[in-house]
Amino acid sequence: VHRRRLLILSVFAAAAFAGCGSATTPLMHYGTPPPPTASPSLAPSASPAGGNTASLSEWKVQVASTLAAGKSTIKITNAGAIPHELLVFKSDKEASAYPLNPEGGIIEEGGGVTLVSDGENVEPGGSQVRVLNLSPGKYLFVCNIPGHFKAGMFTVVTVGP
Ligand SMILES: [Cu+2]
Repeated sequence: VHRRRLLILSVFAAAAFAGCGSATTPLMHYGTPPPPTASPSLAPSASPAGGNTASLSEWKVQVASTLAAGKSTIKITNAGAIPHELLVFKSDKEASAYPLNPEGGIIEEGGGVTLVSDGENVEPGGSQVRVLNLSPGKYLFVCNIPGHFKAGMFTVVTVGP
């Protein structure tokens, strides 16, 4: 009885081993791990070290709603289809109370607002790096190309201490 049982066990083990081998062989062919791919969240949004980003498009200025006071670098990109610009005004005024010219654009030297940063237009797909040095207060980040402010191309940013 003992011998017979051992024989059955060893036959079973041999069969299992063979089955195992034929099952794992194809897996070893197809199972090679794919080359590591970069995480998408790490890839595209390259920005200057410690800097902020501003994205311009029709008709939005997308930037963090709060920024730290002091010197900072901001990378401005134009994600839209037409040229845009980024102006930064400091003022306690609401955006709707900014001094306007007859066409609805902001009068850049107007009363109660201070233009603190200006630059060249940014072409579609282009970018521009700008250094800001902002004291605490309320700011308007805006595109003042004729018609763009009127179309809503601005955002309010609070600079904290
Ligand atoms: Cu614009």
